[in-house]
Amino acid sequence: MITTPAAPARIAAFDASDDADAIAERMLGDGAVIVRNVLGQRTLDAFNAEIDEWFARQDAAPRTYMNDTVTHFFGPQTRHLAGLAGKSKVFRGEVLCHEVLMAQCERVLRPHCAAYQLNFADVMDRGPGAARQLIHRDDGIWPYLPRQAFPLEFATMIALGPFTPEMGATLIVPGSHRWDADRQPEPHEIVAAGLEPGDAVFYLGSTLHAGGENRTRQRRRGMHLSYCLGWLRTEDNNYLTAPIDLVRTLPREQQAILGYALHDGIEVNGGFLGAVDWRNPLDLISEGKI
Ligand SMILES: O=C(O)CCC(=O)C(=O)O
Ligand SMILES: [Fe+2]
Repeated sequence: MITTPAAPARIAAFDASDDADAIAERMLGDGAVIVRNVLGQRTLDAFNAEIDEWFARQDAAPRTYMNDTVTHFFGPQTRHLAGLAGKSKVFRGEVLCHEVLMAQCERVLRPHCAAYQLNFADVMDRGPGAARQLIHRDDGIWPYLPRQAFPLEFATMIALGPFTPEMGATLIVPGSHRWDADRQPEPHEIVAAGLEPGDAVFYLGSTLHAGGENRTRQRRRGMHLSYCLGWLRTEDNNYLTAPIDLVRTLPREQQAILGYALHDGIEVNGGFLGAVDWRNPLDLISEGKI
């Protein structure tokens, strides 16, 4: 019997100005979408200048992480700038509550929580020779929850510079958010999300993906950020990454997305999370009490 080779996987592409419902519907259906022109050149320039300064101060030696598995997962060629909310004014002002990202959080996460929150925000600058990551699901950070019928996390990788397949553009497995936990992708089911600077790939926490191998001499710089349901513990400890002295100076919307707001489940016959003295911390901050 002659079998025709399976068609290679594809990711649907949108523009940031496209209808947010259409983007969300497709992301929920396929597990991932590409969204072009999320960040403009002015933001990219300002942001990259801030990041360059941080990297210039960083120790050049390959770093280690909290354990050997994570050190191996990221590999010695990856420079990380973690905790962007505490480090970058451009990030806080122009990315953290970006309307295109919030529109997806509203549609993908908000139906399953009273408020969503930043899960983490990092720059991942992967140098020449960076190896392909292990294919994984980002929502594997909550392994004690049974597999959910709804998304826990909305993730994105935004290109901060050239982001080609040869440079290790993120590899995505469309449709894998619906797969059994142990199914591994065939090569034709994996697609590299090639991006121009400012473009992004949006994907669900349950979608299989990996950073690709960097076979060039150029660094591949991307911003990896994700948001999660407000009742989950976040991957980055936002209360220490963006400490209260900084948070007091921020607009209420930014304070809330950093997890400082009360998570108020009363509307769905639930209770509260994250109270201080039985009040919403954001009210206490605005009253000068914390
Ligand atoms: O670098 C990439 O393209 C993906 C990174 C990633 O998936 C991760 O670190 O969890
Ligand atoms: Fe990942």
